[in-house]
Amino acid sequence: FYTTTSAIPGVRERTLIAVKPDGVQRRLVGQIVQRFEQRGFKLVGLKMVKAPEELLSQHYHDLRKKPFYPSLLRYMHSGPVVAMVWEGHNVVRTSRLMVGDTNPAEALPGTVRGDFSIHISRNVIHASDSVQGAQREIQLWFNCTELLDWDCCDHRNTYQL
Ligand code: IDP
Ligand code: MG
Repeated sequence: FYTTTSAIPGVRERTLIAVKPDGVQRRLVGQIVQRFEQRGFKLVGLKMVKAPEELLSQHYHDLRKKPFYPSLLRYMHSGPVVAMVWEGHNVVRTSRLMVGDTNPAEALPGTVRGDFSIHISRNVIHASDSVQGAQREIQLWFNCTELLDWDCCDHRNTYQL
């Protein structure tokens, strides 16, 4: 049996979640943080940034050939973003489910996008789509001193310790 949270396989998985400028403008930060907290994930980093264009172009490198890429970068640079790193078992996959489909028209009610957005160009939130992608994105958005290792006393109620 496990005695510490860090001994549970996969429990140290991390993902990058970001409330995009439309989500910040619409004052949705609190509700979004609440969803990840109440699910049981552990917040290990959080900051508000006006993301530099260089960071955004690296973040969305895979989409650079898409027709919507220039407007995507303008949108992401239009105001502050709240970037967070959440940790927990299966957090990458579970948070994609919590965030919902990229296109809000396909996002189920109960998901962030399904509850708070209508159009693909203003879909409120970012979530990494793979464990590898998450590691890459976390390194882009945070330096290691901004990520905290801490013991969540409540984790006996989240995992079998
Ligand atoms: P994801 O955010 O669900 O991972 P991606 O395909 O990685 O979706 O696209 C990144 C972001 O680019 C989307 O969240 C959305 O803001 C924007 N985007 C994707 N497809 C379109 C589109 O067809 N029109 C406008 N914006 C788009
Ligand atoms: Mg993506």
